[in-house]
Amino acid sequence: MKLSFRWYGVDDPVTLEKIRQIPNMHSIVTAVYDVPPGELWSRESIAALKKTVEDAGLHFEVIESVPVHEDIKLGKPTRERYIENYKENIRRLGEAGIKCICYNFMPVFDWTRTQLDRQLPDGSNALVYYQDQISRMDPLTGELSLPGWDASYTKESLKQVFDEYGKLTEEDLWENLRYFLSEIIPVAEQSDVRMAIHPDDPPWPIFGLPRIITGEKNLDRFLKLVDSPYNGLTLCTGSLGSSKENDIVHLVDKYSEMGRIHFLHFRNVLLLPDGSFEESAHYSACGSLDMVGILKVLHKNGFTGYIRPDHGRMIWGETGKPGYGLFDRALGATYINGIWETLERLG
Ligand code: CS2
Ligand code: MN
Repeated sequence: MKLSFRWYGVDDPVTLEKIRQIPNMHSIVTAVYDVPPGELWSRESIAALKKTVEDAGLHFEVIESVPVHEDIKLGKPTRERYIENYKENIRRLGEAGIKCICYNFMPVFDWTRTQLDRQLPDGSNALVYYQDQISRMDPLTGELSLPGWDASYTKESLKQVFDEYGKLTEEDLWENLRYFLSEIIPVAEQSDVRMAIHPDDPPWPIFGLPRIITGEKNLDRFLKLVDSPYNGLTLCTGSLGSSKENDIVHLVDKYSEMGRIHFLHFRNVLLLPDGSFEESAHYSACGSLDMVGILKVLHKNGFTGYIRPDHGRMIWGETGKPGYGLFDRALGATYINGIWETLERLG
């Protein structure tokens, strides 16, 4: 496994110098953030990012994310231009040495939580998803804006995109995904860039919008849409693991044995009886997932891909981007190291 860490660029208070001091750190996971979804990333921006990361003594091999334009998910005629741009971005990133691109196919909203700073019993803060809160939210009328939401939507444009999704069935979304993959995966193969879809977070429909990258049956279907090793997964343990239907150790075992996990997001969640969940510390007993079991099957299957601690809590008074502070993610990284070293020693 190659240990990695997400970094939001030169304005991120968690600097590359700090990240480098985490033992065994290999790669930075980042993106060009100042280009709207669907547009081209300039070679200059990519080269500058690569230089900054490499000058700090870290590898530049993973992008999270190259966003997929909404017109591609909706299957609109205008998708052709955005797909061509997507292919060109894959080529440019491949030329710059990128090995893996993470992306998602969630309509409108990326990850969704109902509160970003819920205080846990130990005094730390975490991101949570409470069913009773979500059922009271309506993105079309409320004043709400959550971090996974694209801030560029006005209420009117949001209503329009909701109307467009209203006409789309889940099967249509599958077909639009298949079409997208059939176009981009050959380019990924030529560029030697592994594509790694991120599961829907949480893995069920929200606000009446369909979500399809949710569990085993659908992951099987996804991998067969284009049956190439370059069409793979970002297996996010906390996203899939927030549904009690998903047996995460089994999923990690199955898909890493198939060689289809290119990137693993290591996050623990505490599941509550009503389907709500809280993001917890990485240590297994703090949440509902068997974190050692996850690494054990990855190790058994000879995993050589990238792994990063996913969201962390805010601890020790740290403030910053919810989920993306330094301290708890660094603890997560050393937890990964400790388990992995033990597995290596035990053979
Ligand atoms: C990330 C996602 O913070 C997170 O939960 O895992 O925002 C992820 O970057 C995207 O869904 C991948 O496209
Ligand atoms: Mn994730």
